[in-house]
Amino acid sequence: MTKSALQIERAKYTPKMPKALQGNVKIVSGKSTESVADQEEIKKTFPNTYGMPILTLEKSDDAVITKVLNVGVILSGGQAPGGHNVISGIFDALKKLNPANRLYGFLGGPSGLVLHNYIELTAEIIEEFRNTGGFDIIGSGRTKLEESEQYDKGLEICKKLSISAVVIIGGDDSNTNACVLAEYYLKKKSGVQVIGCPKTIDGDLKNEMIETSFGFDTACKVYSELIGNIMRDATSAKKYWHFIKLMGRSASHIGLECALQTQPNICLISEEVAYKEQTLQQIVDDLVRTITKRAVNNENFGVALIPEGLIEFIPEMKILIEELNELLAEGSATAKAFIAIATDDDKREFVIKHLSEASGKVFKVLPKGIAKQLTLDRDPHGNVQVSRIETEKLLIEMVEKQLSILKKQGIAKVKFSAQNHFFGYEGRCAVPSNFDADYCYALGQTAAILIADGKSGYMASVRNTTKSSDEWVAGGVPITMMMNMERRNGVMKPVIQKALVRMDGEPFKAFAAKRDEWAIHTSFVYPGPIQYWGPATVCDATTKTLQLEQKS
Ligand code: FBP
Repeated sequence: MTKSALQIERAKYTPKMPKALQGNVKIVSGKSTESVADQEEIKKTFPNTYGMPILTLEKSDDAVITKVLNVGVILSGGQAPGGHNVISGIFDALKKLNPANRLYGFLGGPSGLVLHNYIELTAEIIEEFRNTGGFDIIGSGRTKLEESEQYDKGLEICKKLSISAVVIIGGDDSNTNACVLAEYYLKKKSGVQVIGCPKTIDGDLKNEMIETSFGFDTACKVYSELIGNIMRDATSAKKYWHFIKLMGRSASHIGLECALQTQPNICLISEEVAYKEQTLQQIVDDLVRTITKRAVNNENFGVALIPEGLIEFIPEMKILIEELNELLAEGSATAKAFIAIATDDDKREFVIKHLSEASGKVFKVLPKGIAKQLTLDRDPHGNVQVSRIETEKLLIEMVEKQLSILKKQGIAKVKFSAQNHFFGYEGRCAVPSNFDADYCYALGQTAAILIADGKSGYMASVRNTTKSSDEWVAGGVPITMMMNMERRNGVMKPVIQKALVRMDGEPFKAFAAKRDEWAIHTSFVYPGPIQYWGPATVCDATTKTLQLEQKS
């Protein structure tokens, strides 16, 4: 494979490590833990992994000698920059513990474990992938590990390969499943441990003990670079409004971080829309107000950031989507009838007839294209796939309509020409920033040390991440500690609590204090591309979200 010059040089980068991981390591146990809520139910479901202590890795004078360990690793869900460094971190730590240790990679995500698709990750393979983006070393997938048959199939292959531990690198759902798997294997006295690692560009797997999920840093820096470039284009040409949708599934952390980095004229925050119970029309009215005010200053251009999950946070849309999910649930009589209808117009009529009166009204006023997108394929959980809904186009269309009404009524005559963009996949496999390269490598090393110490049901954690990397604190957090009970597909289940943007959080407050000024007075900031070499203030800076959240 031909390599770029950057790839060749970047492969030589040695991730910076917390002091505790630089030599011999010991594990220090803290106090026992409780789940964040619903303690009784969670304790009942996880009798073997509930209440375990928080673990901290510290420097030790003695080298740890371990028996030979075979470990399996799985990449689960959407790609996030740094995944390859988690794997190289695990590999290096295992080989340091005992050169006879082996690392296996299950291919294509969790299904690799169930279907017994794997490769042994050798030094040669690992060398190819150090400090690179992507998950292509073993591939990823979204198969859910939820059934005991799947766990048993996993056990079969672990026994065959003498694997005594599996590391699952994933988001909140994958780590919830990792904990269920750990509990199941402990109950069975199978001798197979399970350790999780916090991954997702969405930034919504974080809590008191997990400061950030890996990939968020790099992805936000890539999107901010692109947004900055668009801002410069906008100020140069002064003729377009750019509506930019940003990935992030539910939470608006990515949008908020990019807003803090680039200072756009508008950034919608889904959680605020839900908090204020705004309607779609109210959101459009707010947009129109800003666009009109800027037009008064002859600034017929601007940049608006729109979080991917917005639509599901607008209360009336949420109800509509829930009704549609029910109506079009795979295998249901209504879904079969819907599929059998030949034309789009007849499908539309069918849907309207089956919705409640209120949702029918909302559905009818949506532009036809968007209404159709809401009825397309569901994800494996039966939910609408938000990344496929063109919210940015919906808002542009509705703004245009509203402006033409204002014009007809003689209230305002505003020049509005818009461009739409969607940034998501552009950032998920970027070359990891120094932060993600270092953080991921440390997470991988930590996971291996937890394994060598016989731990299971823990998530690898690295804290104190706004300080220089040698002050980072590595350790393990019991996954049950992050759980609460939530309704999923109509049933209450123990799951890791998803972190949404908090209205009382420092990042939101910092944004809210400035946004009115940014709306009217063009205050764009152009972050430029990620830098891998140069001053630490540029190359090693963490996200603004992390800096604001960790400031004491
Ligand atoms: P994870 O939560 O698995 O990390 O994935 C996040 C994400 O990138 C979301 O931002 C986005 O909505 C989704 O994946 C897109 O999924 P897909 O890769 O299946 O298109």
